[in-house]
Amino acid sequence: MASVNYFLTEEQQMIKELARQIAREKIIPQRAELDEKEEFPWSIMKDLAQADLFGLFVPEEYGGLGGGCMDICVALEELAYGCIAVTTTYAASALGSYPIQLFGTEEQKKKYLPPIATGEKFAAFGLTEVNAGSDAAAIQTTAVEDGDYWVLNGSKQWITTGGEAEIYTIIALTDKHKGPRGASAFIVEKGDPGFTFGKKERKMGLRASTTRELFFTDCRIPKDRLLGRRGLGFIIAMKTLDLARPGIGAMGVGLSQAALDEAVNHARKRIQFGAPIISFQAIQHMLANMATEIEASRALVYAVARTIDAGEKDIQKLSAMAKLFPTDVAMKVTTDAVQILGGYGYMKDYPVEKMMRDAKVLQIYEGTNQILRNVIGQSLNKEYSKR
Ligand code: COS
Repeated sequence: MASVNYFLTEEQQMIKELARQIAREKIIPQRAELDEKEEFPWSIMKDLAQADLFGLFVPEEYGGLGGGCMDICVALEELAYGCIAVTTTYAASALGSYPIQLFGTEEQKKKYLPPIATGEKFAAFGLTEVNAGSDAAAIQTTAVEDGDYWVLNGSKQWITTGGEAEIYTIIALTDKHKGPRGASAFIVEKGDPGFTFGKKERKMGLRASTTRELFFTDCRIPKDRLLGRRGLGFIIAMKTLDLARPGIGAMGVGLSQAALDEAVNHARKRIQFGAPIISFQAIQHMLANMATEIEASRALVYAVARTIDAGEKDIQKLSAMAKLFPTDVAMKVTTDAVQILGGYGYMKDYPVEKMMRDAKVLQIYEGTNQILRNVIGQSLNKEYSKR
């Protein structure tokens, strides 16, 4: 039976095979236990590092492989087929490194990117605070100049890989009264004086990925840790998220595909009323919708990723779409997979209940799907006002 031909390059085909192999051989056998124990996937991160997959999102001149958005999406989709908690840990390092890649000086890039490319150090991104989630410009963490140093005070909430990561890109206010234009971005290292971590959060899903609060108490960092210019922090954060969001969409595609595979395999085996339940139209229609929506998600993610790779810079709306649609589909598909498996689906012995718990976060992090609709709506308003 034919599947859609997305004309992946030879390299992309290799990335796909490699990530798929790691997902099947390393991630799937461990995912239930990692989830149950809320354990950080150290050994799988080592496998990903050995396979050079951390290099994919770092340019060649800084020790990476210089992969494009499409390459990264292909890898994320395949890894997410195994487990999105593990994949989020990998993707968070890309997210944390993007501000350095996009706005770092040559010295900053040379110092921080090579160990991220080898997977020796993880990066993390710190924007969200207790009172600044969707309203990202409402951050209260401050950074004040003091001689040759910046002094940070405040806290960041729900930071992925907080504690395990070594390199943090942090958005803090340098001019309190200037709104979004008063924020700046900084590199903070684990071990910097006055930089500490909160307890590991307990979560509904994504339990193998660690989430912690970050605390800055008179945290003193050298002047040269400022990224870009003073006042550019909000823009750096938004551009970072624009670049990362298609990857979250790709993770939605991988997770949805895994749930569909479980649902079809079960429906073909499960006998009720003397026949496999896949022979019933009610089940067939659910599966048909799932398969169609997954293919539409994949096509959207790939199209946007290729547009970014072709050099398009005005990507805010497209990247929001590439995260929004596949992650809403992932929530629906994983919920339907649990429904098709019925009582089995609700049991921890089967993987779909974890998939459904995990899926929820995709609609929340890196911009809630409500905020993404705002972004798309506002972009449409701007576009049409120019016609
Ligand atoms: N690229 C470049 N510039 C951008 C931008 C983008 N994607 N988004 C906004 N900006 C600019 C705007 O053009 C504006 O610049 P000017 O001051 O020159 O006009 C400035 O940034 C402020 O933008 P805006 O007025 O739209 O800011 P808001 O406070 O209304 O917030 C949203 C905008 C809602 C889009 C933003 O707060 C957001 O994305 N929230 C979600 C945050 C998020 O993803 N959190 C997850 C954290 S990581 S898990």
